[in-house]
Amino acid sequence: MSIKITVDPVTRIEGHLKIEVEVANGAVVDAFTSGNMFRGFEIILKGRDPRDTPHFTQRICGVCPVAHGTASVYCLDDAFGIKPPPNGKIARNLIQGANYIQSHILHFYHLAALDYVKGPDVAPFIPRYEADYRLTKEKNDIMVEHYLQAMDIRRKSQEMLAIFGGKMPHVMTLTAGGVTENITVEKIELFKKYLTELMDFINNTYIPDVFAVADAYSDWLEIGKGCQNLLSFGLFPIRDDYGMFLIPRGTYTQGQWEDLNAASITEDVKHSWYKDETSGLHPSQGQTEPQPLKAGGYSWIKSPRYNGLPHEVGPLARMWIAKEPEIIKLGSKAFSVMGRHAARAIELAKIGPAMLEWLDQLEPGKPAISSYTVPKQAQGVGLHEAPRGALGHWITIKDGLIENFQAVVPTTWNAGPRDDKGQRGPLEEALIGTPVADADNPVELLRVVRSFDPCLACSIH
Ligand code: NFE
Ligand code: MG
Repeated sequence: MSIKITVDPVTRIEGHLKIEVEVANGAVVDAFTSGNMFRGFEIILKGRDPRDTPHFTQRICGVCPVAHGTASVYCLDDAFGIKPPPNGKIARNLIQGANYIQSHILHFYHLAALDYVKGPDVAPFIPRYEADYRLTKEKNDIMVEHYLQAMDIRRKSQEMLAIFGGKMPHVMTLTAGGVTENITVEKIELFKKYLTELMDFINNTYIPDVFAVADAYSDWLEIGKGCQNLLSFGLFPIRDDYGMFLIPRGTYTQGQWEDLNAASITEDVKHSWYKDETSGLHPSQGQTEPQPLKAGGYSWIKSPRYNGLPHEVGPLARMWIAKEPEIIKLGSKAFSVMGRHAARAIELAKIGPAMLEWLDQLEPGKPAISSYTVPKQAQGVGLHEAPRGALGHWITIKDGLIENFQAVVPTTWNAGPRDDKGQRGPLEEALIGTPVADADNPVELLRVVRSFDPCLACSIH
């Protein structure tokens, strides 16, 4: 006999996610993930001035606005046929790097850790599903202190971001051709001061805490496997031609590492509340035609596929595709709840030192932006990596205005429903096999969901 468990809404994630699973003999045998809101950014953008794109798309999300702003300015650079000067490229990387620090620390301490760490019996630590808390009392209490300290650290990451971003959330300075902020010695020195303190927290607090949890819960290296296909658009261009990244572009499909071919991306909508005739399109031709409560639909998220197959995106995908030794040495255990947490931590250890180097490459007083004219007709694509994974923006410009705009977002890849062929989305697949000890207290399901760091505001856009 099987039982059905519904968690709606899932808390300690961003946005409105419902999960529904079927449990038989103490483990999940089937799973459905639903995005329960429609927003319509792709429709809102139609007919507008293309230069407004980064400002609209940043409103998709308050957690990763920088990622949407960055994907949009890459997309405009491509459509306008321009490149930023070195200062502009580096300043964009520094703004995005600051957002990664903020985002990964937020995810671990404030969203995920409380599935393993027992907070005091006061808000915001209750209400909660009770878990098998395994840390020593001493380590547990230290982790609660770090939960509070991490709030201060996140504020500092945001302040650092604002040095070149103007403000956060929803930065003002990201624009086609570069950034509008002038590069000065004072700003570089101030950024460096913040970054040094943040790197100290990353190396001496965040990473040891993630590994302490991973050690205590090593059985969670076997749970939450998922589809085991991975995809990355490449993070932080470090050369002018955008062909080389600090963290590489590529795919891992059915056991093979391969180059990315963005022409192989499609979005299915058979099980999403959009018109069936818009299914299977490449995002450059994509359509957003809502059909609420369509028969057979169960989500506002579409189902992106690469060569027709589901692909997981995010830190695990990036670190595995980069062949990062600490992740590769886990072998198949990398495809797991703890593998995802470890990949996120290892990624921040790589980004901090790179940001320090970029600060030294900035040239005070030189321009950070290239000039451009808005073309009457053009197409553009911006492929980027948000903290939660591969993010693509596609634009078609006609008569100088946006004729079509499409976003395919990290959590769309991860938390989308079944596709037209009936293949589950990566998060649905990762839930299969998850043990559930107590149907009234299904903390195990939430551990799997939160390992992906889902953002529903982004995924349904
Ligand atoms: Ni709203 Fe986002 C990130 C993007 S995830 S958080 O990271 O793009 O779907
Ligand atoms: Mg979309």
